[in-house]
Amino acid sequence: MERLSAKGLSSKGPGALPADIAVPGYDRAQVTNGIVHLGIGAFHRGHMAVYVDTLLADDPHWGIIGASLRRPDTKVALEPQDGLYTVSARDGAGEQLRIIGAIREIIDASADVAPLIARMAAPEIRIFSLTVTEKGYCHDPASGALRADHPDVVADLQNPASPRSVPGVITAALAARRAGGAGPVTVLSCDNLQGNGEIARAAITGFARRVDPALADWIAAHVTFPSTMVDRIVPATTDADRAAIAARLGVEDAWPIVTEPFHQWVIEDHFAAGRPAFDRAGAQLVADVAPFELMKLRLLNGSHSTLAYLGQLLGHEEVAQAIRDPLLGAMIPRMMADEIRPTLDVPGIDLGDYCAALVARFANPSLHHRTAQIAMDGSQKLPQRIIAPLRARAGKGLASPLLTLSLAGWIAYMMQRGDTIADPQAALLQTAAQGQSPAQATARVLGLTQIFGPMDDFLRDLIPQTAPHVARIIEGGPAAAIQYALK
Ligand code: CS2
Repeated sequence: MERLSAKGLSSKGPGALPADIAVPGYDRAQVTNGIVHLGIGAFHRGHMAVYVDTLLADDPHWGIIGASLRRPDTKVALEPQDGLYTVSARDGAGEQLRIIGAIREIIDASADVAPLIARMAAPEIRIFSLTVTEKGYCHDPASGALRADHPDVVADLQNPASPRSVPGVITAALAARRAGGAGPVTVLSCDNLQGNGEIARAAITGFARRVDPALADWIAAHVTFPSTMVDRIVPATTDADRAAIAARLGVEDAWPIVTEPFHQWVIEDHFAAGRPAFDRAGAQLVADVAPFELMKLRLLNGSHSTLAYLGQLLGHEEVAQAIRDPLLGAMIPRMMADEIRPTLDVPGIDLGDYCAALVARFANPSLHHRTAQIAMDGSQKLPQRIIAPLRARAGKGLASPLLTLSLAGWIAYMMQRGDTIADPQAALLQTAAQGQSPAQATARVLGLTQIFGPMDDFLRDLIPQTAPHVARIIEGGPAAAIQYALK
């Protein structure tokens, strides 16, 4: 079978695409680079790159150079197809295929970071966008500051000219921009972190200050770090997806993206060197993203993590299966309505409708979103997804029987599956949870200051509220524990 390529977009001959496949509505030859994106994984390709693809017809100066810091696989897959790939947006009602042309070049920085830094230092680049996952910021989840003891940060501080960490790479690029007079730039974090712009700023200026205080001052004057709320469910692509999409395209796409029709992007309008009209592609530009971030992290991501850990314990491999479980299907809407919604106040959004839409999105039968995928990196996710709303409620004297059950699901999962977890803090979590009684495991996990910050009254009170759920899950099984909490 022919490979997807630029030639197939226009030709009528071999490799031409069927008429029902949407293709870029602009001349790719006219597009120039404006954005360097770090972390060119499935989420970026199913989210921001689609927005950019939509707006390139009106404004061709925002083509994307995508970079991987750790792996060559995206470049290997997409370069032979001219950076083109398919986005399949599907739900129970059907599937829409669209070819995205916004990514003009892919850099594999895993072997050599110098070419990436050189591209980031070009004056035409005005935005560095990031999807590097929560752990990519090398920050302390409790304080938000750069972890100066992070192994990659330690290595990069010794050798700032050939960095590996995200703060190290961006600092080196900003140093090169300053030296070359390339001008201001915006660092646009698109990761699921509360205050993601502030976390990016703290990590990068924290790193820069240790390397060169004058550079840190230059950054403060020339670089902005808007926060964003990003949302689109983009599961990992499977071989079955590749085969089904190739059958529809009539050409092979080595790495298509499978996602839902829904997408949302709320961006703080604070750009140092201009921006494309993201709003014309459907994004919302606002003065304060915080209420939207809290809504999404707590309602969507908090429910996702709950479905992941309790779903795994109940034997549900996929989210759609977990939300159809009668117990989880009762618990999630109730946890959202009774416990999370009262911690939120979002201008212009009906949270009842938002929650109902979330349940329908989780139940999307066409997305095979693995609970094991969402269960990864819990130490980086739970603080903002589950602990933050618990803390907000405790501050008002409110009890949280379902949020504490969700937290207990994570602890029980680590007690039972600790040796298989994928988490940058896996070693700490295993030592805290494995081989302990439910009460000890709960106290030891919540006592990990690297994850939760210093022990305080809130955390001290949380231990006895959570431990009985953990005990019920371990002793009577997850179904009985959920049933008990729902009574
Ligand atoms: C998920 C998110 O893997 C996870 O932790 O909760 O990737 C989620 O699918 C996205 O944030 C949806 O926007």
